[in-house]
Amino acid sequence: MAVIKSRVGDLAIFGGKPAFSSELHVGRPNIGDREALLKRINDLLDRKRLTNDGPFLREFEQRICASIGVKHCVAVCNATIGLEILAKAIGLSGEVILPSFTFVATAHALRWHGITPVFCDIDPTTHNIDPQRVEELITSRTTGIIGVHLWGRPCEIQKLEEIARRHNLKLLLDAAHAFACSHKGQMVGGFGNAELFSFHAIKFVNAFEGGAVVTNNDELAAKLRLMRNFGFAGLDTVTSLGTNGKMSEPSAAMGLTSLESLKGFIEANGRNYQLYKQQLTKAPGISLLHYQENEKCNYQYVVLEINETVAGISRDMLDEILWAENVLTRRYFYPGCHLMEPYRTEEPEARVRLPQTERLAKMVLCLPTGSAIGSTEITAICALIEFIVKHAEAIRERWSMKPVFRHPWRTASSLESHI
Ligand code: T4K
Repeated sequence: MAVIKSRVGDLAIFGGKPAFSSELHVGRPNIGDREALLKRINDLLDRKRLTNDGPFLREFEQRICASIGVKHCVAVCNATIGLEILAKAIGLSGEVILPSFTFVATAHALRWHGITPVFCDIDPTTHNIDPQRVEELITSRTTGIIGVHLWGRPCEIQKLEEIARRHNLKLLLDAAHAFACSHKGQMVGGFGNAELFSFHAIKFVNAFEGGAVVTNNDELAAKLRLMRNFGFAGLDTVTSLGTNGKMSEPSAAMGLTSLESLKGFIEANGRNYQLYKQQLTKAPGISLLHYQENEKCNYQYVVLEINETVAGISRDMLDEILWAENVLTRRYFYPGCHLMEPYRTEEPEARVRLPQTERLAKMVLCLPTGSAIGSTEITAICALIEFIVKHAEAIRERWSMKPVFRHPWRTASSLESHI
């Protein structure tokens, strides 16, 4: 049972007892059917095939193709390496346009190959790359565009496809958040030249670490397969540059087990999202990002926007108060890639063209969800947020007198806005 707060002094940030005795996470992994996983692990140990194009890997790839209706799935050790391989295989070079409001992996994968990420602003309502701004950033060095389906909400694919076609650019879609989501009735995975999924531990379908590039292009898929395995086309024949991007059998075993529970995971996320939606109505200035309920959604992120002027409290204060209560919220994707290194130093003036990114990066807060939490925790989290907003003025008055909040995961710089 959560500890109920009746006075501001009851808040843990001011010395009270935390609302929750154990930590609630944004990314507590979904485990699925443990027995099924352990059986698969035993099988692979008996078979002594631990990696390198094993049977679980092949089955995992086939199941993904079947579930989203795409021709090829090339599973990889993680989505970051997947994007690096994809960038090389499809011939990206020079400059590539992408949003700054994304996980830094999207930019790093390009920069690792010496490609310059050109950060584009977002649409403040969708949080996705703004196609209108994309066109302004195209130069003679531009070779591609990467759209990110942030929070699993597809970006404006048709507009991006049209721009890419007109300027003869490649279009890749970072669908790390969007497995099992649809866009205009079609499953995410078959758009652009290729799309990329992440199956990292905190994704709602996980392979411990893992990812997959999906495409309908036969030639590209063949190239990706070679490059994922050092460029080997035979036992001792190397026909292209390559790396080690292979997904191991234990990861594929977890991925398969996770896929079998997909329906249950989505139901749990959907239920959690609906509960937050119903209960987060009495805190002015706090709004919940909505999903298009006529499309397939995985609901894996519960995203708040905090309007400081209306709520009377900043996103960062709310974040710190909730952490003290053992609600480990996340400020994804603060402060935006353009304010992270090496991009911050390389192009300090980028922020001038990214006003929506900078505004939103200071407002967004992700709440815990997934199969590890349910209605009791959500009701208590919503009551806590409501209490905090209701007492915002008193909290602000006491703020400078509070003890310094410490948590082993929060470094000094993450405790305050350093931008
Ligand atoms: N593109 C986009 C748009 C992405 O969001 C990502 C990754 C990528 C590309 C690249 O995908 P991968 O190369 O990773 O496949 C996490 C993940 O590491 C990352 O995969 C993810 N996006 C990103 C949004 O979040 P962190 O640093 O926030 O994770 P961490 O370790 O702080 O975990 C979050 C919470 O989950 C914590 O409260 C602890 C809890 N947790 C985490 C793990 C790993 C657990 O309870 N158990 C666990 O095993 O990056």
